[in-house]
Amino acid sequence: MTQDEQKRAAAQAAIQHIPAGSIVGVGTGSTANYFIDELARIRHKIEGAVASSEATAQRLGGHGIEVVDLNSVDILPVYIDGSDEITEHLHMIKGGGGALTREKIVAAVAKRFICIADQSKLVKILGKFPLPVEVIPMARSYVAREIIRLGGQPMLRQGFTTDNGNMILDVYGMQILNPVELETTLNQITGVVTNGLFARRGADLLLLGTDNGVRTMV
Ligand code: ABF
Repeated sequence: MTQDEQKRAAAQAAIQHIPAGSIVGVGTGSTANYFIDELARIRHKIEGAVASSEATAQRLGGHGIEVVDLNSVDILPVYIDGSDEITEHLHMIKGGGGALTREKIVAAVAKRFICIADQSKLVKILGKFPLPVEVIPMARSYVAREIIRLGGQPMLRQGFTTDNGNMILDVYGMQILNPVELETTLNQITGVVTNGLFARRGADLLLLGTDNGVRTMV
């Protein structure tokens, strides 16, 4: 299977985890886009969706799926999203698409986080993929200096502004042996909105598209 076929297969497998009549949290990126296309087929069975980005909201709307404000939702049974890297402990790096903060908010509210990914995303140690950190613009240089003190090499994502009006520092050169600790440490730097480590709240289930079909990992 090609990488795109693996993404689509994982997205298709996620459909059976959507409770009837529910509001569904929906992530961002190419794998999430496959999921949105699959969700459109069962749109009459769900009440609506919460989007983790403007791009996802647009795609959902284009398929006739009602986009619901997270603040008006009491229960979000499930959040479906992709990942840039994921370990067998279901810790992740996310945010390559720049939507990490909204993704983390929707993930926090959801009862279950189901990650959908192709097999290239499964890694032993996080950090080869540069770790995105969303920062308030005026804190950019300060946060970059603090990240260097922690051993990372931050690079400003040029020409990019998040949906929240902030900037992204992509951090290279980190071998992340303790993702829970690093997630906390980075979030404590003043000016950081959030970072792309999803370890304190990782995925509950991984549907991994592989050459041999979709592998389920918990
Ligand atoms: C989102 O989409 C992000 O957190 C992650 O950066 C990206 C994964 O992209 P893709 O599905 O296109 O590989 O989930």
